[in-house]
Amino acid sequence: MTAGAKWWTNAIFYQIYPRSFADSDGDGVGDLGGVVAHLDHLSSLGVDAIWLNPVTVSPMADHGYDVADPRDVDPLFGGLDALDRLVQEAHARSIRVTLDLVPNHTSSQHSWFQSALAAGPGSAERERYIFRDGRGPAGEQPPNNWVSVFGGPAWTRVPDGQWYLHLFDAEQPDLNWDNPEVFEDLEKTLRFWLDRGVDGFRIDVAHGMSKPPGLPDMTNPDIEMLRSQDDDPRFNHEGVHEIHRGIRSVLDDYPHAVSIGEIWVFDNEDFAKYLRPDELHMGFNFRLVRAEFDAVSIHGAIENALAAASIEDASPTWTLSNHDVDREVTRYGGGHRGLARARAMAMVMLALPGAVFVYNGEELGLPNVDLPDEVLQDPMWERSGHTERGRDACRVPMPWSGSAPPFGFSSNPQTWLPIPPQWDTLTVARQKADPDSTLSFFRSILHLRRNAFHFTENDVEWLSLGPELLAFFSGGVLCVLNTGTSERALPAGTVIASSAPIDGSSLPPDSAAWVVTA
Ligand code: ISL
Repeated sequence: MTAGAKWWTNAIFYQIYPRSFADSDGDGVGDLGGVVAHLDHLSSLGVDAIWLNPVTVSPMADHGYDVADPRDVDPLFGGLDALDRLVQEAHARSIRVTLDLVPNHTSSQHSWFQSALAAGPGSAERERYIFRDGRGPAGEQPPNNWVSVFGGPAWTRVPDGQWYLHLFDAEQPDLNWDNPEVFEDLEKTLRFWLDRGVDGFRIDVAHGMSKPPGLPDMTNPDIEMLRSQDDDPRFNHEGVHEIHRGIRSVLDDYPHAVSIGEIWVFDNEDFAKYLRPDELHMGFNFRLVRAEFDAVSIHGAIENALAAASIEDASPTWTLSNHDVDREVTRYGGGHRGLARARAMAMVMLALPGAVFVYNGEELGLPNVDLPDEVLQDPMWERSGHTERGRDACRVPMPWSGSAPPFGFSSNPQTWLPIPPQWDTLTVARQKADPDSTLSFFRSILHLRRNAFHFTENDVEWLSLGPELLAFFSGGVLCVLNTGTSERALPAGTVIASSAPIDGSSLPPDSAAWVVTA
């Protein structure tokens, strides 16, 4: 780390989807006790920090992203004591803990929303959300044509005839950020967690919150679910930046704390606005998630992500998967080939300067799971009229040990999503014992990222080694990726890691190597 650099500058974050990590109380759903029980797994990977998906009180309509009380932990996850214990135990292992903050919306069970429903049109209570009269002679049409990110209209009508806005599920009403009470409450939440020793926040839908005056119609309401466009009136409205300045002014009282925004904005200048010195510390850049397994596409994603962060001299961020997108093994084609490519891409990601985010199970090479209709839980499945299966396939619980489900995840055979019996070869215990496993591979490349790379700037030096080869120097190491179909020669040097067995002088298709050339 350079002098004065913050701890997160080149940090390895490990994302834990708490429902799916480990269950300590036998209800079939992961919890914080389960995270504490497996902290050694994280230590052995050498991660710097955890990002925990929401654990606050929630009816779980969107598995925690529908928050009913932002300043308490849901009993399902073990309550506040369990979080305090996790923070303490993680800190004892030098692992930081960051939480998910959900400022765009609350649960419909939040006391504010319940009071808003009771108080009626025109009340101060309704002013905390976005209630409007409908269009049409009797107000029977929604106030505008906005669609929910999970499918269907973004408006739901209440019995007195008004409509409320929800960019996600109907159980997730959007807050009215023009009302100062909303920020006052968020400030309480930020200080509540930071005072308890939490190390920062991943900010959900950080490009949402602010809505344009008059709520103009979308030009393209037929947009694919989970997508937005840069000119989409639902997101990335200029007013959002004042909110981030407010959040930052609180975080600046806690210099150890980091903020990382979930920013689905692709224009580099627009993206960088969120990273101005008085806004977020970092922003998730999703270009690598969207890139094809193709040298040109990956090169473009990296160049743009570096360029966007450099506009404000912020740390770049890298991620290949999370709880909202298909697992990379599946995205890259599935099977042996998908896994080979996922391992190769992990080496590309870990060779880059900036913060990296590894999603639980990525280190095991887990693929998406084909789940039967009857177990699907993502609200997208219902809201899309059973046309979109949603995100459950990438949220299947972690296999820890043993030869049959639930693989040590829980003492309960009924896990919240079923774990496929085929995962007997993918358990942590099995992979730990195998030096050629994906887990052993991840441990070794994570260790090398910390010890062999010396990142001094947020940039890489590109090399042109021929078509279908991606090659760059970063932190003193050369990373080469072969996205072609034939074996290719490697530059001279010492290979310190490779994603597939290699002879030292050539690189097979679908693989990557790190080479020290000096
Ligand atoms: O592109 C999008 C809108 O710009 C979407 O991908 C959207 O930003 C994304 O789905 C937001 O995800 C986050 O908030 C959701 C929650 O369901 C996801 O799990 C979370 O990551 C609502 O809180």
